[in-house]
Amino acid sequence: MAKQTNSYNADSITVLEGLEAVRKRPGMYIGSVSVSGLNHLVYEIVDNAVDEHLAGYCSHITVILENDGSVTVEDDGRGIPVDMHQKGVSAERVVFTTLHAGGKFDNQSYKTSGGLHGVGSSVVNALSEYLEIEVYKNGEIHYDRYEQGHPTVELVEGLLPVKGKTRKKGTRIHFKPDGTIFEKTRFVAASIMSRLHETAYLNPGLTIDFENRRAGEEEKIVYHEENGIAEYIRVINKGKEALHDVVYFSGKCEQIEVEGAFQFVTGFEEKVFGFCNCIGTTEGGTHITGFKTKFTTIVNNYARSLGILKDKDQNFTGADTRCGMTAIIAIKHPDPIFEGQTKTKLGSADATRATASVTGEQLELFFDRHLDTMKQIISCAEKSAKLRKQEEKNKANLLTKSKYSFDGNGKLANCESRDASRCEIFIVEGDSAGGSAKTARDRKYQAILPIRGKILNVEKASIDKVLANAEIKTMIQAFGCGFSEGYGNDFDITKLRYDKIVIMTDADVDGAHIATLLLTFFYRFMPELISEGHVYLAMPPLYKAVPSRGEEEYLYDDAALVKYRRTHKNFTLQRYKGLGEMDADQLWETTLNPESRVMKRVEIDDARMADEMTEILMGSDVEPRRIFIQNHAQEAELDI
Ligand code: TSJ
Repeated sequence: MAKQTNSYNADSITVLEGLEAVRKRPGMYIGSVSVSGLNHLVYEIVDNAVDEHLAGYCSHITVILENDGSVTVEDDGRGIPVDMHQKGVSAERVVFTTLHAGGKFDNQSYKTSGGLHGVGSSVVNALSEYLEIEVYKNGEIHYDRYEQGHPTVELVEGLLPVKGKTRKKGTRIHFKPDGTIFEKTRFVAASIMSRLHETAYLNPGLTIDFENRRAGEEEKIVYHEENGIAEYIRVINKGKEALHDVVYFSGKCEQIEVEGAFQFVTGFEEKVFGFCNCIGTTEGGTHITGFKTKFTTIVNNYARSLGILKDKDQNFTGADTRCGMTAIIAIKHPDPIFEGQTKTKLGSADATRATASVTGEQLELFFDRHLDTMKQIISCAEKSAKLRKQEEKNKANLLTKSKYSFDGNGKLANCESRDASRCEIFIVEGDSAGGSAKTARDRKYQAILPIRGKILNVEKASIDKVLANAEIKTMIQAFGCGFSEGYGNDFDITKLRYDKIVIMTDADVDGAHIATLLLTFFYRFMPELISEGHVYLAMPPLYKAVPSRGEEEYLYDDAALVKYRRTHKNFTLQRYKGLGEMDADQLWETTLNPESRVMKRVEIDDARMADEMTEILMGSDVEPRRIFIQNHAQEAELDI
């Protein structure tokens, strides 16, 4: 066993200053110290093993959520180099104590590091209560351990101690996030699983064993997707009416490997997902542009040569040609550049050329042999073009008509202040709750908009129907920032009149449905409202407990009730079936008063999640919807 010591040499002290910076401002390195940042630690570690797979040396990765809140990740790759590196220290030490060490001495073909996710293993180390490493290499187990980034194992002539013998090859990391840094230290298993599953789709040769050992959640799942992104498309389109089987293509151009898969379904939605070196490029980028541009050209060319578009006809727009399309474009780039606010936009110019060239070559070969598929795509484009022209007219009419009729139904109780940074609007389910809310509110800063029944399901309705809906019209006008949809973007978030848009619905299935319909509407037509954190869910209490002695207490979920029962014996319990059962004072205290209310911010860290959300929310099954809302509520900070 290695001798443990807390002393370290002068070299590592300068290095540790770097890690101290990470501990001081963790948000700078992992985005946030809430659960999304926490989960990021796992992704960061796993990505290293995926890199080893991309380099061609690893086929299995194991991820274990341990019961004590730690995580174990293991691969069967070559093992992190442990030989002497710079300044007489094992290379492994350099990896875990140097910021951005990744890529310095590796000669891998593709790096996931360098983008959003490439913050480096040293950042994970710095933010861990402890982190242990075992490297299985040359028949030996090399061992190292850190606490809050500080090594606690004494090197033997600069090298790691050998803990024993093994026939295995690979790297095993075991770490526990530092509870003094993270607000919450409970990983969100569902997000980790979804991410691992995605990694499996993107790497068909890889097997990922996931195990949850946390009490009450025990489960084991193997992610292995032989059919890669083609299968991913099938899964995304499950339950939809597909117009043809998934089309898959791949090729290589200028050292860039390009893979694509797509399928058209009935309906008008376009979903194009991009990846570069397994990183989801939610903000799009050059690979997506290359694909889209080429695809539009191909469809227009076929439409002309088939005589469907005549000389006098205008070309289909890009959006027309992708009407109903679900696609994934995944490229492997030796040295990608990531740009954009969240560093998820591919900027490498050569990716446009490579993707366009592979798409053009492969799809022309394919469509020459599958003209039927092309004809179906063209008929989707025709429908889209027709609708587009119709909607352009409708929209022009609607907007001019409604411009001066702010709050047509007179239901909005606006606030007095025009200081958007302080104003809030509560969208309240039901007229009676709306009435109480109007009485209870702070008139200066809080506006109340009661809505009745179910608003339109925007996923299923076409734009002119959506815009004709009274509730939706009132919302668009109240928010003041217009809206965006497929064919044009008139949305301007700087014009938003309220800093917080709070959805306030009953804590029942209908309430959840209305909340999800609203979220879908925002997602479709005002996505920035969500991405910029303006949307909240009010959390009305489920119960009020009045003890025989002591103060009454609001309980916000069943878990709180269970807890309350443990500590209180004699009390009466009032169950709120809806907001309408609360009087103005109670409403003020529980959901309106910024000092005492409980509400949750809807935070969606990428568009993919948002899209899944729409799927989940619009499905007929209530359970996944409830789980979704709860999961997302947990991502949100409690704003008490
Ligand atoms: F398994 C894991 F996810 F926990 C994990 C695996 C975590 C970390 C931080 C690293 C790894 C990892 C690293 N797996 N495999 C490697 N491989 C290398 O670092 C490696 C090995 C050999 C060579 C070489 O050129 O011989 C180069 C590299 C980069």
